[in-house]
Parts: sequence; structure tokens; C-alpha cells
Amino acid sequence: MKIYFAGSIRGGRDDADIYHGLIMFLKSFGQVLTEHVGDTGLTEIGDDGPDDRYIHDRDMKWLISCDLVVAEVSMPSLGVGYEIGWAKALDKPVLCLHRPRPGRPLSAMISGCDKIETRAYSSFEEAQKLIGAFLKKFDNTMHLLPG
Ligand code: 6IA
Repeated sequence: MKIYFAGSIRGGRDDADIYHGLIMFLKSFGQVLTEHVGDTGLTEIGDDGPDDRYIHDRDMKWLISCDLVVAEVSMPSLGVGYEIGWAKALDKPVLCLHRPRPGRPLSAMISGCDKIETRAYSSFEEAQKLIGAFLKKFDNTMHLLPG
């Protein structure tokens, strides 16, 4: 099971600890292709590739090869939105997790898309349950181990 995790990088790293925890949890189900997104040492101005084209092309290859996408969308990010749009166009199952905040509604292009599963959560345990329920749906076809 190849899992593509999406979370904000240049959109802001305030939620890096949350990404890290979610990725550690996802790793108990399969391979997380984008583990660097949860690297708490990564800043929004850092760089982990020769240039942006390298990063884009490598991430797109991973996205094309993945079985499903889990995105944490509380921190608005152009890159995460781009990845979700591509994932949907590629017919990948997509789970978007977000922590609702007053005055910061989720983009209608995410919450209004019936092919994208959007779920609100307020605690790590809640996010784990939502991920477990999402992954179990693909148990038969994708040989997932139960969480
Ligand atoms: O627009 P954003 O940078 O917030 O987009 C974040 C999303 O795009 C993540 O889900 C990643 O999969 C992808 N992404 C963006 N930048 C990178 C990156 N390094 N390395 C890998 N994936 C990336 C860019 C340099 C960085 C350390 C600032």
C-alpha cells in the first residue's frame, strides 16, 4: 500500500507536528511516499531538491504511483490543493482531514467535491479513527491490514 500524504510546506509549517504524527500512524498501514512533509525540521523556506522542477516532477511521479491520498488541509496550501486536484483527476481515493476554525471555512473546491472525502476532527485520536475507517474501505482491493 503506497500512501501519499499531503500537507503544507510553503503555505506555512505551523501544523508540522500534526503531519508528523499522522504520518507515523499511516506508516503502520503501508509505505508513506512523502514522509518529508512531516519533517519538523523542514521550514517553509528550506529546500530538499536541486530545484522546484525536480520537486514537482518527483512528487507527481509519487502521486501517480500511489494507491490513495491523505491530506491535512487545515493550513491552506497551493501545493496541497494542486495535489488533491490531480489525485481526483487520477481517480485516487482522497481523504482530506481538517480542524474547523471559526472564520476559516475550508475551500468549497475541496468540501464541495463529492469525489473527495472530507472529514473534520479536533483530536489526534479522532483523526486516527477517521483514517482507519477510510483505509478499511480499500481492504479487499488493496490488501490493507486493519488498523
Ligand atoms: O505549496 P506548498 O509548498 O505548501 O505545497 C506542499 C505540498 O507540495 C506537499 O504536500 C508536498 O507533497 C509538495 N511539496 C511542496 N514542496 C515540496 C518539497 N520541497 N519537497 C517535497 N514535496 C513538496 C520544497 C522545498 C521545501 C522544503 C520548502
